Amino acid sequence: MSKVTTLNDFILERQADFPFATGELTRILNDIAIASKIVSRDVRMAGLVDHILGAQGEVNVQGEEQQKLDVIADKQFIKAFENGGEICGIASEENDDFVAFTSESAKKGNYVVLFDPLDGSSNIDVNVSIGTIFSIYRRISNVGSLATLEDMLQKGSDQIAAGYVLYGSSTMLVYTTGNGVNGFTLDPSIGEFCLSHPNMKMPETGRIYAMNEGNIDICNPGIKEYTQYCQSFENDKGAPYSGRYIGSLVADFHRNMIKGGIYIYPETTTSPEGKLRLLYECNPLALIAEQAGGLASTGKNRVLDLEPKRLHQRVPFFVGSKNMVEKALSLLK
Ligand code: AHM
Ligand code: MG
Repeated sequence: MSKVTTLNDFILERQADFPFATGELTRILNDIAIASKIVSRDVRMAGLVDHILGAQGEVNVQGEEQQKLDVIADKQFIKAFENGGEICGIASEENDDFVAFTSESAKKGNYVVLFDPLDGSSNIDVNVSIGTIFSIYRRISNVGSLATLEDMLQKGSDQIAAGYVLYGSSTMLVYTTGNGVNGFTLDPSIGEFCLSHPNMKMPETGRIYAMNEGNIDICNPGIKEYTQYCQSFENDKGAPYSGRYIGSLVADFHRNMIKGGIYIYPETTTSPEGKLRLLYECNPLALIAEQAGGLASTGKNRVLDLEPKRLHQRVPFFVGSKNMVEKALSLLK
Protein backbone atom coordinates (compact mmCIF):
# COMPACT_ATOMS: atom_id res chain seq x y z
CA MET A 1 0.00 0.00 0.00
CA SER A 2 1.45 3.39 -0.93
CA LYS A 3 1.94 5.99 1.77
CA VAL A 4 -0.79 8.60 2.17
CA THR A 5 0.47 12.19 2.20
CA THR A 6 -1.82 14.43 4.18
CA LEU A 7 -2.09 18.15 3.51
CA ASN A 8 -0.30 18.73 6.78
CA ASP A 9 2.67 16.52 5.79
CA PHE A 10 2.79 18.14 2.39
CA ILE A 11 2.75 21.72 3.65
CA LEU A 12 5.51 20.95 6.14
CA GLU A 13 7.62 19.27 3.44
CA ARG A 14 7.17 22.28 1.16
CA GLN A 15 7.65 24.93 3.82
CA ALA A 16 11.15 25.65 2.59
CA ASP A 17 9.75 26.60 -0.85
CA PHE A 18 7.80 29.50 0.59
CA PRO A 19 9.21 32.94 0.00
CA PHE A 20 9.11 33.70 3.73
CA ALA A 21 9.65 30.36 5.46
CA THR A 22 8.72 31.22 9.02
CA GLY A 23 5.89 28.73 9.37
CA GLU A 24 3.24 31.47 9.26
CA LEU A 25 1.94 30.56 5.82
CA THR A 26 1.93 26.93 6.87
CA ARG A 27 -0.32 27.82 9.79
CA ILE A 28 -2.63 29.91 7.57
CA LEU A 29 -3.07 27.03 5.13
CA ASN A 30 -3.78 24.73 8.06
CA ASP A 31 -6.39 27.17 9.38
CA ILE A 32 -8.02 27.25 5.94
CA ALA A 33 -8.06 23.45 5.86
CA ILE A 34 -9.71 23.24 9.27
CA ALA A 35 -12.33 25.90 8.47
CA SER A 36 -13.13 24.23 5.15
CA LYS A 37 -13.62 20.85 6.86
CA ILE A 38 -16.19 22.49 9.14
CA VAL A 39 -17.88 24.20 6.18
CA SER A 40 -17.80 20.92 4.25
CA ARG A 41 -19.59 19.21 7.14
CA ASP A 42 -22.23 21.98 7.20
CA VAL A 43 -22.67 21.82 3.41
CA ARG A 44 -23.23 18.06 3.67
CA MET A 45 -25.99 18.75 6.22
CA ALA A 46 -27.85 21.23 3.97
CA GLY A 47 -31.34 19.94 3.38
CA LEU A 48 -31.26 17.92 6.58
CA VAL A 49 -31.06 20.77 8.98
CA ASP A 50 -33.81 23.30 8.61
CA HIS A 51 -31.87 26.20 9.95
CA ILE A 52 -29.04 25.72 7.45
CA LEU A 53 -31.01 25.46 4.22
CA GLY A 54 -32.68 28.49 2.70
CA ALA A 55 -32.31 32.22 2.44
CA GLN A 56 -31.08 34.37 5.29
CA GLY A 57 -33.47 37.16 4.31
CA GLU A 58 -30.68 39.70 4.07
CA VAL A 59 -29.01 41.29 1.09
CA ASN A 60 -25.21 41.69 0.83
CA VAL A 61 -23.31 44.67 -0.58
CA GLN A 62 -23.76 43.37 -4.11
CA GLY A 63 -27.54 43.38 -3.78
CA GLU A 64 -27.65 39.57 -3.68
CA GLU A 65 -29.68 37.59 -1.22
CA GLN A 66 -27.39 35.93 1.33
CA GLN A 67 -27.88 32.29 2.03
CA LYS A 68 -27.55 31.04 5.56
CA LEU A 69 -24.62 28.89 4.55
CA ASP A 70 -22.87 31.94 3.02
CA VAL A 71 -23.01 33.61 6.38
CA ILE A 72 -22.06 30.47 8.29
CA ALA A 73 -19.03 29.89 6.05
CA ASP A 74 -17.99 33.55 6.23
CA LYS A 75 -18.04 33.48 10.03
CA GLN A 76 -16.19 30.18 10.15
CA PHE A 77 -13.30 31.42 8.02
CA ILE A 78 -13.13 34.77 9.81
CA LYS A 79 -12.96 32.98 13.15
CA ALA A 80 -10.08 30.81 11.93
CA PHE A 81 -8.17 33.82 10.57
CA GLU A 82 -8.82 36.13 13.50
CA ASN A 83 -7.52 33.74 16.11
CA GLY A 84 -4.45 32.46 14.29
CA GLY A 85 -2.15 35.47 14.89
CA GLU A 86 -0.73 35.47 11.33
CA ILE A 87 -3.47 37.52 9.69
CA CYS A 88 -4.07 41.20 10.36
CA GLY A 89 -7.20 41.60 8.24
CA ILE A 90 -9.54 40.07 5.71
CA ALA A 91 -11.94 41.01 2.96
CA SER A 92 -14.75 38.76 1.80
CA GLU A 93 -17.62 38.76 -0.62
CA GLU A 94 -20.07 38.80 2.28
CA ASN A 95 -18.69 41.91 4.01
CA ASP A 96 -19.26 45.40 2.64
CA ASP A 97 -15.90 46.61 3.92
CA PHE A 98 -12.65 44.87 4.80
CA VAL A 99 -12.14 43.86 8.42
CA ALA A 100 -8.99 44.91 10.28
CA PHE A 101 -8.52 42.61 13.27
CA THR A 102 -7.98 44.62 16.43
CA SER A 103 -6.29 42.20 18.85
CA GLU A 104 -2.62 42.88 19.57
CA SER A 105 -1.58 39.48 18.21
CA ALA A 106 -3.55 39.96 14.98
CA LYS A 107 -2.05 43.43 14.45
CA LYS A 108 1.36 41.73 14.43
CA GLY A 109 0.22 39.42 11.63
CA ASN A 110 2.09 39.72 8.33
CA TYR A 111 -0.69 38.59 6.00
CA VAL A 112 -4.15 39.44 4.71
CA VAL A 113 -6.62 37.00 3.18
CA LEU A 114 -9.32 37.81 0.64
CA PHE A 115 -11.95 35.18 0.09
CA ASP A 116 -15.32 34.16 -1.20
CA PRO A 117 -16.61 31.88 1.55
CA LEU A 118 -19.22 30.09 -0.55
CA ASP A 119 -19.17 30.72 -4.25
CA GLY A 120 -22.06 29.59 -6.42
CA SER A 121 -24.34 29.80 -3.41
CA SER A 122 -27.49 29.94 -5.53
CA ASN A 123 -26.72 26.24 -6.04
CA ILE A 124 -26.96 25.30 -2.35
CA ASP A 125 -30.70 24.71 -2.25
CA VAL A 126 -30.60 22.52 -5.35
CA ASN A 127 -27.75 20.28 -4.18
CA VAL A 128 -25.22 21.34 -6.80
CA SER A 129 -21.48 21.80 -6.12
CA ILE A 130 -20.26 25.01 -4.50
CA GLY A 131 -16.84 26.25 -3.42
CA THR A 132 -14.61 28.53 -1.37
CA ILE A 133 -11.95 30.68 -3.07
CA PHE A 134 -9.03 32.37 -1.25
CA SER A 135 -6.11 34.63 -1.91
CA ILE A 136 -3.23 35.45 0.48
CA TYR A 137 -0.95 38.53 0.42
CA ARG A 138 1.81 39.97 2.57
CA ARG A 139 0.57 43.16 4.18
CA ILE A 140 1.92 46.51 2.94
CA SER A 141 1.12 48.50 6.09
CA ASN A 142 3.41 48.40 9.10
CA VAL A 143 3.37 45.35 11.33
CA GLY A 144 1.73 46.24 14.65
CA SER A 145 -0.79 48.63 13.09
CA LEU A 146 -4.29 47.95 11.79
CA ALA A 147 -4.64 46.47 8.29
CA THR A 148 -5.50 49.04 5.62
CA LEU A 149 -7.39 49.15 2.34
CA GLU A 150 -4.03 49.30 0.58
CA ASP A 151 -3.22 45.85 2.00
CA MET A 152 -6.32 44.51 0.27
CA LEU A 153 -5.92 46.26 -3.10
CA GLN A 154 -2.81 44.47 -4.31
CA LYS A 155 -2.14 43.13 -7.77
CA GLY A 156 -2.90 39.46 -8.39
CA SER A 157 0.72 38.87 -9.36
CA ASP A 158 1.67 39.75 -5.76
CA GLN A 159 -0.33 36.87 -4.28
CA ILE A 160 1.74 34.68 -1.96
CA ALA A 161 -0.73 31.81 -2.20
CA ALA A 162 -4.18 31.12 -3.59
CA GLY A 163 -6.58 28.23 -3.71
CA TYR A 164 -10.07 26.88 -3.70
CA VAL A 165 -12.12 24.25 -1.94
CA LEU A 166 -14.72 22.39 -3.98
CA TYR A 167 -17.65 20.89 -2.10
CA GLY A 168 -18.56 18.42 -4.84
CA SER A 169 -19.09 14.68 -4.94
CA SER A 170 -16.08 14.79 -2.65
CA THR A 171 -14.46 17.80 -0.97
CA MET A 172 -11.20 18.92 -2.52
CA LEU A 173 -8.70 21.60 -1.61
CA VAL A 174 -6.46 22.86 -4.42
CA TYR A 175 -3.77 25.47 -3.81
CA THR A 176 -0.60 27.06 -5.09
CA THR A 177 2.18 29.01 -3.42
CA GLY A 178 3.66 29.89 -6.79
CA ASN A 179 5.47 26.58 -7.25
CA GLY A 180 2.88 24.57 -9.14
CA VAL A 181 -0.58 23.44 -8.09
CA ASN A 182 -1.52 20.51 -5.87
CA GLY A 183 -4.90 19.02 -5.05
CA PHE A 184 -6.04 17.19 -1.91
CA THR A 185 -9.20 15.18 -1.38
CA LEU A 186 -10.88 15.05 2.00
CA ASP A 187 -11.07 11.50 3.31
CA PRO A 188 -14.10 11.76 5.59
CA SER A 189 -13.19 8.53 7.39
CA ILE A 190 -10.00 10.05 8.83
CA GLY A 191 -10.94 13.74 8.51
CA GLU A 192 -7.80 14.58 6.54
CA PHE A 193 -7.12 16.16 3.17
CA CYS A 194 -4.90 13.65 1.31
CA LEU A 195 -2.72 14.41 -1.70
CA SER A 196 -4.71 13.06 -4.65
CA HIS A 197 -3.73 15.37 -7.54
CA PRO A 198 0.01 16.18 -7.33
CA ASN A 199 1.45 18.79 -9.68
CA MET A 200 -1.80 19.56 -11.51
CA LYS A 201 -1.51 20.72 -15.12
CA MET A 202 -4.37 22.14 -17.11
CA PRO A 203 -4.47 20.49 -20.57
CA GLU A 204 -3.34 22.97 -23.26
CA THR A 205 -6.60 22.47 -25.06
CA GLY A 206 -9.92 20.75 -24.54
CA ARG A 207 -13.40 20.50 -25.94
CA ILE A 208 -15.55 21.99 -23.16
CA TYR A 209 -16.76 25.58 -23.07
CA ALA A 210 -18.63 27.04 -20.12
CA MET A 211 -20.61 30.25 -20.21
CA ASN A 212 -24.10 31.46 -19.45
CA GLU A 213 -25.34 31.46 -23.04
CA GLY A 214 -28.57 33.10 -21.96
CA ASN A 215 -26.48 36.28 -22.12
CA ILE A 216 -25.19 35.71 -25.64
CA ASP A 217 -27.14 38.54 -27.29
CA ILE A 218 -26.06 41.09 -24.69
CA CYS A 219 -22.32 40.30 -25.09
CA ASN A 220 -19.65 41.60 -27.42
CA PRO A 221 -20.32 39.97 -30.87
CA GLY A 222 -16.86 38.34 -30.66
CA ILE A 223 -18.21 36.11 -27.87
CA LYS A 224 -21.02 34.89 -30.11
CA GLU A 225 -18.47 34.25 -32.82
CA TYR A 226 -16.41 32.18 -30.37
CA THR A 227 -19.41 30.09 -29.23
CA GLN A 228 -20.29 29.50 -32.89
CA TYR A 229 -16.71 28.35 -33.43
CA CYS A 230 -17.08 25.98 -30.45
CA GLN A 231 -20.31 24.58 -31.93
CA SER A 232 -18.97 24.17 -35.45
CA PHE A 233 -17.49 21.24 -37.39
CA GLU A 234 -14.91 23.71 -38.72
CA ASN A 235 -13.18 24.21 -35.35
CA ASP A 236 -9.78 22.78 -34.35
CA LYS A 237 -11.39 19.50 -33.23
CA GLY A 238 -13.47 19.09 -36.40
CA ALA A 239 -16.61 18.53 -34.30
CA PRO A 240 -18.71 20.59 -31.88
CA TYR A 241 -17.36 21.04 -28.35
CA SER A 242 -19.52 20.23 -25.35
CA GLY A 243 -21.22 23.09 -23.56
CA ARG A 244 -21.09 22.57 -19.76
CA TYR A 245 -22.17 25.31 -17.37
CA ILE A 246 -22.67 24.48 -13.73
CA GLY A 247 -23.05 28.11 -12.66
CA SER A 248 -20.56 27.47 -9.82
CA LEU A 249 -17.28 29.03 -10.82
CA VAL A 250 -15.15 26.69 -8.69
CA ALA A 251 -16.83 23.59 -10.12
CA ASP A 252 -16.65 24.82 -13.73
CA PHE A 253 -13.02 25.86 -13.23
CA HIS A 254 -12.03 22.59 -11.56
CA ARG A 255 -13.57 20.49 -14.33
CA ASN A 256 -11.62 22.50 -16.89
CA MET A 257 -8.42 22.08 -14.84
CA ILE A 258 -8.80 18.32 -15.11
CA LYS A 259 -10.31 17.86 -18.55
CA GLY A 260 -9.27 21.02 -20.39
CA GLY A 261 -11.75 23.73 -21.26
CA ILE A 262 -12.61 27.39 -21.08
CA TYR A 263 -14.83 29.38 -18.71
CA ILE A 264 -16.12 32.75 -19.89
CA TYR A 265 -18.00 35.43 -17.97
CA PRO A 266 -17.77 38.49 -20.23
CA GLU A 267 -19.09 41.98 -19.79
CA THR A 268 -22.70 42.33 -20.92
CA THR A 269 -24.90 45.34 -21.57
CA THR A 270 -26.54 44.72 -18.19
CA SER A 271 -23.23 44.05 -16.33
CA PRO A 272 -20.78 46.29 -18.19
CA GLU A 273 -17.89 45.30 -15.90
CA GLY A 274 -18.71 41.59 -15.92
CA LYS A 275 -20.06 39.73 -12.91
CA LEU A 276 -17.14 38.12 -11.14
CA ARG A 277 -15.12 39.87 -8.50
CA LEU A 278 -11.44 40.54 -9.19
CA LEU A 279 -9.99 40.21 -5.72
CA TYR A 280 -11.49 37.01 -4.35
CA GLU A 281 -12.78 35.17 -7.42
CA CYS A 282 -10.70 36.02 -10.50
CA ASN A 283 -7.22 36.70 -9.07
CA PRO A 284 -6.89 33.45 -7.08
CA LEU A 285 -8.19 31.31 -9.95
CA ALA A 286 -5.99 33.23 -12.41
CA LEU A 287 -2.90 32.39 -10.35
CA ILE A 288 -3.87 28.73 -10.17
CA ALA A 289 -4.63 28.64 -13.91
CA GLU A 290 -1.26 30.16 -14.80
CA GLN A 291 0.59 27.92 -12.35
CA ALA A 292 -1.06 24.94 -14.06
CA GLY A 293 -0.14 26.16 -17.56
CA GLY A 294 -3.46 27.86 -18.38
CA LEU A 295 -4.36 31.50 -19.00
CA ALA A 296 -6.63 34.11 -17.42
CA SER A 297 -7.62 37.35 -19.11
CA THR A 298 -10.23 40.08 -18.91
CA GLY A 299 -10.46 39.95 -22.70
CA LYS A 300 -8.00 42.84 -22.89
CA ASN A 301 -5.45 42.31 -20.11
CA ARG A 302 -3.83 39.58 -18.06
CA VAL A 303 -5.95 39.36 -14.91
CA LEU A 304 -2.90 39.20 -12.62
CA ASP A 305 -1.59 42.54 -13.95
CA LEU A 306 -4.65 44.59 -13.00
CA GLU A 307 -4.26 47.31 -10.38
CA PRO A 308 -7.35 46.88 -8.19
CA LYS A 309 -9.37 50.01 -7.56
CA ARG A 310 -12.16 48.74 -5.31
CA LEU A 311 -12.73 45.86 -2.92
CA HIS A 312 -15.69 44.41 -4.77
CA GLN A 313 -14.52 45.37 -8.26
CA ARG A 314 -15.88 43.19 -11.04
CA VAL A 315 -14.04 42.23 -14.22
CA PRO A 316 -14.80 40.16 -17.34
CA PHE A 317 -13.16 36.75 -16.99
CA PHE A 318 -11.78 34.31 -19.58
CA VAL A 319 -9.94 31.45 -17.93
CA GLY A 320 -8.86 27.94 -18.82
CA SER A 321 -6.76 25.98 -21.27
CA LYS A 322 -4.13 28.12 -22.94
CA ASN A 323 -5.04 27.47 -26.59
CA MET A 324 -8.75 27.93 -25.97
CA VAL A 325 -8.36 31.25 -24.15
CA GLU A 326 -6.01 32.46 -26.89
CA LYS A 327 -8.56 31.54 -29.57
CA ALA A 328 -11.42 33.31 -27.75
CA LEU A 329 -9.27 36.42 -27.29
CA SER A 330 -8.30 36.45 -30.98
CA LEU A 331 -11.99 36.63 -31.95
CA LEU A 332 -12.67 39.46 -29.50
CA LYS A 333 -10.15 41.58 -31.36
P1 AHM B 1 -21.79 34.29 -6.29
O1 AHM B 1 -20.45 34.61 -5.74
O2 AHM B 1 -22.82 35.27 -5.86
O3 AHM B 1 -22.19 32.87 -6.04
O4 AHM B 1 -21.69 34.53 -7.88
C1 AHM B 1 -20.67 33.94 -8.62
C2 AHM B 1 -21.26 32.85 -9.47
C3 AHM B 1 -20.24 31.95 -10.06
O5 AHM B 1 -19.95 30.87 -9.23
C4 AHM B 1 -20.92 31.48 -11.31
O6 AHM B 1 -20.01 31.03 -12.28
C5 AHM B 1 -21.67 32.69 -11.75
O7 AHM B 1 -21.88 33.46 -10.58
C6 AHM B 1 -23.01 32.35 -12.33
O8 AHM B 1 -23.64 33.52 -12.73
P2 AHM B 1 -24.92 33.47 -13.71
O9 AHM B 1 -26.02 32.87 -12.89
O10 AHM B 1 -25.14 34.90 -14.06
O11 AHM B 1 -24.56 32.64 -14.90
MG1 MG C 1 -18.76 34.30 -5.48
